[in-house]
Amino acid sequence: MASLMLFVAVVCQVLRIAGTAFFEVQYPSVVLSAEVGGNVTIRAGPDIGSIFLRSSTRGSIYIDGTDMMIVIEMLNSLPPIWSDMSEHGSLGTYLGGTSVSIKVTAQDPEGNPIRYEKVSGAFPPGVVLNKATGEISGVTPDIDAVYEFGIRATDNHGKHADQTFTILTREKNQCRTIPCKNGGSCIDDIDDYSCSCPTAYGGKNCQLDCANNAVGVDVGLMNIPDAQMSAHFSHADYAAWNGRLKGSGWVGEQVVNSWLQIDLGSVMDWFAVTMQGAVSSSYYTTTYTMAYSEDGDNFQDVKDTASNTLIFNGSTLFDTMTKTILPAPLQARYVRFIPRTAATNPGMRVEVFACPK
Ligand SMILES: *[C@@H]1O[C@H](CO)[C@@H](O)[C@H](O)[C@H]1NC(C)=O
Ligand SMILES: *[C@@H]1O[C@H](CO)[C@@H](O)[C@H](O)[C@H]1NC(C)=O
Ligand SMILES: [Ca+2]
Ligand SMILES: [Ca+2]
Repeated sequence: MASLMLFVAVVCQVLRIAGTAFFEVQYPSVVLSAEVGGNVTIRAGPDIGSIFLRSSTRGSIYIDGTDMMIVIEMLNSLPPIWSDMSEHGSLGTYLGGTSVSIKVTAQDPEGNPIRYEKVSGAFPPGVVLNKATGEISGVTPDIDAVYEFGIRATDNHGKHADQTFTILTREKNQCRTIPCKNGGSCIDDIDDYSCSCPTAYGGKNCQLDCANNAVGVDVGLMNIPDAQMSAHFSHADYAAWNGRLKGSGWVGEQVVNSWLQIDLGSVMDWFAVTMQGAVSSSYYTTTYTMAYSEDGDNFQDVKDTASNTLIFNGSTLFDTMTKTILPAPLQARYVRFIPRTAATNPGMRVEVFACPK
């Protein structure tokens, strides 16, 4: 303060037009002069010396409206520094399907906040970077791969530092847990597996014993809805959808040309059927044949091993259940029970045994 007052005093004293100067301040070792052309020169001197422009602690020094203190801060700002990473920036090796959360960090020497962004390469699919925290997270893909990517850490002054990282992923062998039952062989896949089942077994894990796997026509199961049961000729009060095992029964009009059809909903590996007579001592089917189809239009008869149409045994009394296992499994979506011989009218209650494909 004292020196400023002295300075002002000196200005007042020596303000004059001298030489080319419009005004000139001379104080030991300091010259401040306004030249005729309008330029202002501040010169330390005569031989050595320094000029200081000082803002107060929270002040500013403006030139043409720009705060020089901020410009100087930006010039002096150092770029962020990456924290020590393991060799080659490897962030680790992960099995497919692993939930990862890895933080990459850089510090700004001035302690300012940092933003992170990917500037090259690729993250593993399903993995993303949080630009504010530097957290890399997601679920790793189930493949053998190396992912290399560059991340840039940038401070509030635009000073940045890049670092390259790698993430290795390893395919998970979904067969390792031996998911296939009953002698099925496992085939590993991306994020999945499949089982190749011995003939008698089916289902995702070969866990189904197909000849005993009811599709659910049975009233106790009801997996097959009424709409998937149809018939050709039905006796009054014995509609197709009554033809469920342990239900009341479907009854055809006459033996000739009557049939009951079950739509399994999709093409399945069909293994066996069970038949019971209708709930009436006089309505049961003693022998029948079967036809099957994948599309509901083109039906084929079920044949025996000698390629003759197979004669199935129905009920010997209305309530007896007779199960028949096909000579070989067939692929079918629609199966038709076609009465051949019957007591009075052909009646039946049925179940179908099959495995989904
Ligand atoms: C003022 O400064 C400019 C830039 O250095 C220079 O070209 C000009 O000649 C100077 N004017 C005078 C009157 O000295
Ligand atoms: C029907 O029963 C007869 C006599 O028991 C038997 O020989 C025949 O193999 C049976 N048919 C089927 C398809 O099971
Ligand atoms: Ca900085
Ligand atoms: Ca796999």
